[in-house]
Amino acid sequence: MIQNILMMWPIADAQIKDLEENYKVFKLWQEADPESALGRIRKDITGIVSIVSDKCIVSGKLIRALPNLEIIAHCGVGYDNIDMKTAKEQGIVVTYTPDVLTDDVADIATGLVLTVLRRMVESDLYVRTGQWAKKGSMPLGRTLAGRIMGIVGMGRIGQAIARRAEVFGMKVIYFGPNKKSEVSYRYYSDLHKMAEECDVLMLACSYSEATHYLIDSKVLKLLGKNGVLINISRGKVVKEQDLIDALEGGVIAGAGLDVFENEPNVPSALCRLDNVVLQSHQGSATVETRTIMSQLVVDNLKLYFEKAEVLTPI
Ligand code: 8YV
Repeated sequence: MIQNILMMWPIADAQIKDLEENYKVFKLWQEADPESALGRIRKDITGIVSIVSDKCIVSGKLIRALPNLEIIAHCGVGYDNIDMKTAKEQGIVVTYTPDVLTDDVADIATGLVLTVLRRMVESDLYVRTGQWAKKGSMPLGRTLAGRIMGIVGMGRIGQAIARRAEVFGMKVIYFGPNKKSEVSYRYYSDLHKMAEECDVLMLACSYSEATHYLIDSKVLKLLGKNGVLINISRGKVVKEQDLIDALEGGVIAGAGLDVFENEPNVPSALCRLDNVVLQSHQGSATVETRTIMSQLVVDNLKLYFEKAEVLTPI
C-alpha cells in the first residue's frame, strides 16, 4: 500500500525527492486553498512531515481531522508547534531531530554573544556608512573573558554553549528545573538569583507552559544595566514588550535574538535599537545540518512504515 504523506512546509530538496520516490507527498504550501485540499485528502493521510514554522502548526484539530494518521515526523528539536497531548491521546507516533543540530545552534548562540559584546554588527554599519572616516573610533565594546554566562536550560544545546563559553574564558552557571549530574557548573534553582549574578543571560530551554514568559521585566531588572540577554530557544520564553522597554530604558545593555514572539514578524522597536543583534531563526540553518535533519525525518518515516520502528521518538 502506498503511504500518503502530508508535508506542510518544505524540508531539504533532496529529502523531499526521496520521499516522493517512495510515497505520495501532498505539499500543502503549494495549494491555493489548503483548507479544501485537506478536506479532499484527509482520510488518505498516514504521515505528517512538520517543521518549526508559523506555517506548520500541527494542532489538535488537524490531528483529529486525519482519521488514518499514524506518524508525525518532525524536523526540529523543539516541537511546541505540535499538539503532543492530542497526538498521544490518538496513539500517534511522533519523532524529532535531536543532537544533529546541537553544534550549529550553539555556534549561533556564541556568535550572538560575540557580536553583541564586541559591537560587531554596529561596527560593520559604522564602516559601511562612512561614519568611521567622519567621526573616528566607535564607542568601546566589552570583554568576554571573565564574564559570567547564566544559562537557562542545561540540556544538550545548553551544554554545547557552555563548552564554547569556557573557551572564551567565561564562567558558566545555570538554571533549570533540575540539577544536572553530568555537569559541574554551579546550579541555581532560583532564576532571579541567577539573573542577578550573571552578565550574559542565555536562553537555551525548550518552550512549554513552564517557560512561557519566563523572562519578564523583573528578571531583566535583575540582569542589570551591564547585562545582555541572548535567546536561541523560542520567542515566547521572553515577554517581548518587557524586553523592548528594558532595552530602550537602559535597564539592560543589549540583546542577541534568534527567535521572536510572533515570527517572522519582528517589532520595529527592536529593529531600531543599536544595542540589539537580530537573526531570522538561524540556529540550525546550515546546508549540512538541515540535510541531516531532513534525512532523519525520512529515515524515521521509512523505518516506521517498513518495520513499525523509529530512530528518534519523542
Ligand atoms: C528549526 C528549531 O527546526 O529545531 C528547532 O527547534 O528551532 C530549528 O532548528 C528550524 O529552524 C526549521 O524551522
